[in-house]
Amino acid sequence: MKIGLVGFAGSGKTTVFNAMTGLDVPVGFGGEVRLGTVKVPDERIDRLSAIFSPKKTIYAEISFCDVPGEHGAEKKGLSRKSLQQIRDQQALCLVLRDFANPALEGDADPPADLEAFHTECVLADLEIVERRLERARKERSDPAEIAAFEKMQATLEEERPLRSIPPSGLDRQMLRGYGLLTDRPLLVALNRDETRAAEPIPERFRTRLGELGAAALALSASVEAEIADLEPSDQAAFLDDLGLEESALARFIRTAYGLLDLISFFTVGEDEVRAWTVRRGTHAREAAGEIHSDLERGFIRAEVIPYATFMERGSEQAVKDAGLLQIEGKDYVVQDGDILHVRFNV
Ligand SMILES: Nc1nc2c(ncn2[C@@H]2O[C@H](COP(=O)(O)OP(=O)(O)OP(=O)(O)O)[C@@H](O)[C@H]2O)c(=O)[nH]1
Ligand SMILES: [Mg+2]
Repeated sequence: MKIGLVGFAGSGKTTVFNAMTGLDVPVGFGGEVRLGTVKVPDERIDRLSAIFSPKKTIYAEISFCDVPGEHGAEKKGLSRKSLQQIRDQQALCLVLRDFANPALEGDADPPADLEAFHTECVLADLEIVERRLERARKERSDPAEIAAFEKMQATLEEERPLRSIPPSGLDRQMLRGYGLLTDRPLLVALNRDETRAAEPIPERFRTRLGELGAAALALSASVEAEIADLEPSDQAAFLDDLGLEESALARFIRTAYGLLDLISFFTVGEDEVRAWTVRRGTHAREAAGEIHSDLERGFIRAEVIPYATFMERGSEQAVKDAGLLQIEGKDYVVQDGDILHVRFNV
């Protein structure tokens, strides 16, 4: 999963990047686009790995792309370049400043920044949609395509994000390659002073985020970046001092998985214990394709053990002996925590 950290200058994107990745990139004005990858912590993988003692243990990964804000512009905005950079991200994380930054003019105003960001994305999408529509009409393209673009135009003119159009109302397959920003899943990170890290997100702000189809979490990026530098054993005590139970990364991952409707399934063995990430509702054959295209092509069946069943019985053999091994066909809907063994023939 690729997540782009976006937002206005000085909102704390690089600090959030450091907090998530545990890296130590210099913060402050400007800088370059940076990439960092983190493992998705998963206790289930830890336990499976302890049982199988595999040569390799592989966690799911999330990569973050830190895009610098536009500095020195007359009005607060996103540059064309940064809009371009965030187009190829699977999801956007908008970092909103909710702390006093002496280097910037004006008080923090997250709701206003959210609207400004939303408006810029709507305008950028409208430009793409209108250009495509004009050409499609001229070329007398497929009427279904024209209708879809008209629908998108109308949605954007009402200042609603494209993500508000349900899957049944728009063929997303057709939109691949257009890089439409308001169709990307949006996660809002409210970046706060350390004293307010644990404060709930105001109700009105939540309502507005709901209208925009965005998920949200609050964090204090500067403190979390310091915590990320500590030994794991010390981290819990520091979080506790802030009134938090979990690190920002753990909360972020849960929020992102929820927003993107992602689940994990596992493959196990002496060589490798590994987590795979797919969308909820993915069928067994498609999930097999995540592992290798041969497994999708030559799919015969999947042998499935739910994680809980495996832990209850303690081994694959014990699961089989109890008659609990599930033999599933290509249309089986993979569940979170399934241990999958794909039988295939190519
Ligand atoms: N008090 C406080 N300061 C923060 C927090 N997050 C970031 N800062 C400070 O705000 C300043 C800007 O942070 P950056 O992370 O560089 O902001 P940015 O969004 O990456 O900025 P650009 O890349 O220039 O757009 C730095 O001095 C940070 O130390 C926070 O949660 N609380
Ligand atoms: Mg930065």
